[in-house]
Amino acid sequence: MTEQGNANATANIQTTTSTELDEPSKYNVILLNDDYTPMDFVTEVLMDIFRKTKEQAEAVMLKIHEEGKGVAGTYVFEIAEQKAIETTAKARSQGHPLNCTVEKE
Ligand code: TYC
Repeated sequence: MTEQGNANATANIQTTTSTELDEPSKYNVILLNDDYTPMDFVTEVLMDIFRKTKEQAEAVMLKIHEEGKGVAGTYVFEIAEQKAIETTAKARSQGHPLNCTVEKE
């Protein structure tokens, strides 16, 4: 409908939401490097929480160690948040300062 043909321009509202047909956005859980968390602990986190094989976990851990940060896994928001919480809880329970963040892919 043209603006001219629309008798009441204020009634020209959106009546459908295309977003509800889209796939949910994905979020990366990012592990941050630090000087104190043991390499073996980070590898264990990547295996136990992020379901990596030992080889994958070691490769990701070394990348984080060398580059400062890296992607542990990618999930819908609620799962990413839960894994970040689990990671921090596991680290703190063993006295490690390991930190992670969740960011949109
Ligand atoms: N830099 C740590 C060390 O040398 C190892 C480490 C890797 C820590 C990855 C955190 O996210 C991390 N012990």
